[in-house]
Amino acid sequence: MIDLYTAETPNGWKISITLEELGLAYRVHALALSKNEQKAEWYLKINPNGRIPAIVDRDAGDFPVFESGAIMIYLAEKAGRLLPQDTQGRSRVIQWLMFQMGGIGPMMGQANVFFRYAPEKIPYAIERYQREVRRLLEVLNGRLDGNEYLAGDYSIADIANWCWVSGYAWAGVSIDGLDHLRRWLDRIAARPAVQRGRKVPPPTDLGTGDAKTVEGARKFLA
Ligand SMILES: N[C@@H](CCC(=O)N[C@@H](CS)C(=O)NCC(=O)O)C(=O)O
Repeated sequence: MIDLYTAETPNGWKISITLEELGLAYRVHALALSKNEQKAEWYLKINPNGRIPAIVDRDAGDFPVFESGAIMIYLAEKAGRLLPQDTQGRSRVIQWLMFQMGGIGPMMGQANVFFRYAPEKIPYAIERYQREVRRLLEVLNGRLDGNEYLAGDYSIADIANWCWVSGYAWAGVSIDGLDHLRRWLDRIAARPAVQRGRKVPPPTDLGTGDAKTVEGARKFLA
């Protein structure tokens, strides 16, 4: 059994979708980010960074894992799926996973902050992050030209990138002209495990990309 500490955000969905795809048993603990539950002392013992997601593997001596990319690798290795075992196949998946962790995630996160959440609108910051997101989406589109998935077979690299990229409109970025990317978004959205994992946890704290989301995000960003 895996304990999953999460919230209704892209980094959280990365793990619930991975768990659903792998068919691993898990228990959901939804943290209210708007109440800063992720900064509670008990939780910092699991994730010293005070953010979601994190897991505790109860079948492995209560082993805690934080950082969504590290959690995905841990789960894929535990189940023996969604991450190839040969050195080059594994490296390809990890490259596109790191592209999400170091590029798509932080840049879309900042685009959301300046475009949606910042009480003060700073055009330079909004344009800087939206332009960089669009550039990264063009990189993905190029990779998907002639490739169904980012790194060979469907993998944790696709899940990680999909969870963020599917929120392009919330970041105020267009995917016009990125037809390979659009098809890949639709292909992954059609997977039953993705649909199940995307609903975890129910959007009770931060809402569904609406005024409640803005209000909740402003509380933990303050
Ligand atoms: N690099 C971390 C980022 C985690 C992260 O930023 N989580 C956000 C939600 S998507 C969070 O917990 N925010 C609450 C806060 O900043 O206090 C990961 O990939 O796990």
